[in-house]
Amino acid sequence: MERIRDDYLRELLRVYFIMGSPNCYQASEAVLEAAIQGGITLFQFREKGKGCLQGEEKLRLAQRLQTICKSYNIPFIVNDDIELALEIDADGVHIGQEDEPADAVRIKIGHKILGVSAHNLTEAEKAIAAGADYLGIGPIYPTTTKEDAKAAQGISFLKELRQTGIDIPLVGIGGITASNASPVIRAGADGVSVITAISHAEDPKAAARLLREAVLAGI
Ligand code: TZP
Ligand code: MG
Repeated sequence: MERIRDDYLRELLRVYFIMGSPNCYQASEAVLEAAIQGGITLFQFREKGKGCLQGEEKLRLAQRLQTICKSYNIPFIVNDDIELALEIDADGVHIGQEDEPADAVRIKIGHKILGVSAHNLTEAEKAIAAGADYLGIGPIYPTTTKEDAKAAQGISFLKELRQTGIDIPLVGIGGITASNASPVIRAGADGVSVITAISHAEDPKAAARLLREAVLAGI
């Protein structure tokens, strides 16, 4: 059973698009739909940063984006906001180290997908023990998208996790594009998560397609 869930998650993580309205030059709905048509495999709603929507407006955008995901069978993950995830019955949540502890979140969300960001072995092992389904590892490359991002760590931590025998699904994040995705996969990630490589692309559908090709070539 665990194995089936892990294999399913590995497939979902291949091209994991993360986005909120502050990341888009065009309407978020249009960017998401184009990204899906280009071949993303999972979506995370991350409504954060300058000018982000709050309250009712955030809820309504989440629902509109969730409806699009549902119509294409793409699971919908919510960043940080557990209450929102429960309210709209999202498919999962992603939390960082500054958010509510993973074990408490696991209890709140039941069997929904739980992703946790980890930056070192201690955080990774703790997240796994708390019931994380997958780990987000990064920033792999420099990024300006996350204001409080830590220094880029390259692919060394991904390699370390795999060398230690940790086999939980892993996704790399931070500054990833179609051109630099393959070392991330070769280091042991099951997929890549990106914000701007798709959301800032002139053609988000083509950008998603290129990312997908780069990832699948490395699997
Ligand atoms: N966590 C670590 S780096 C990052 C997040 C949310 C931002 C990734 O954005 P981009 O534009 O793909 O570098
Ligand atoms: Mg967070």
